[in-house]
Amino acid sequence: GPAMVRPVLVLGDITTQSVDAVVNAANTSLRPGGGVDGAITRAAGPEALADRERVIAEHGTPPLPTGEAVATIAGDLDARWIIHTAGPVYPGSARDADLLASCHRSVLRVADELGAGTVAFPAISTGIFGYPVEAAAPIAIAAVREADTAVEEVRFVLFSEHHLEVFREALDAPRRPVH
Ligand code: AR6
Repeated sequence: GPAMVRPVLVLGDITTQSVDAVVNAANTSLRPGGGVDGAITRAAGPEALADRERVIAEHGTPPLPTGEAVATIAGDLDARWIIHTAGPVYPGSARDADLLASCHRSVLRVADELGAGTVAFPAISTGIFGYPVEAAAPIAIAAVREADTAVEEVRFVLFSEHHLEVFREALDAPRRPVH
């Protein structure tokens, strides 16, 4: 299969990244919210929002099931696409970890379909959705490393020094078998 992805970690604002695809931590309604979603929605502007409305209208209920991903145009961002995914609301169930991993796999599958080579992820579910970053970071890192994808660069854009530190520890930790 393709080479394994080694994620890159940066401290910063995901709305200012130059990448093919910016990942949005959305919710299942796909309606714009707060947090990184609010920042991406504002920065991407009206054309991206209109494309999002189109996806909402065309999809079923919910428009974006937890763990899945869907793309829109990126509007005014320095990117071609926004790939929206809905993370689990923590604590939900014993499936939280699987759903969070599924978000990352689904995003990379959509990126492959689009031909996106560089993808910037936020720390999905670790804000409003309450997933402790100490638990989420190893799941996010492992899901990306183990993904079968043609994406060349996965960049985690962390919004605090603490998130960066926790992701750094997950990246540097000895790898453990998943099952
Ligand atoms: N760049 C990078 N990361 C950011 C930015 C930014 N500009 N702004 C916030 N973060 P959250 P969730 C970080 O709450 O937990 C929305 O209402 C933030 O510090 O944005 O998945 C959606 O519509 C945290 O580390 O997403 C959903 O309803 C991480 O991004 C709900 O929130 C994720 O925090 C999703 O909640």
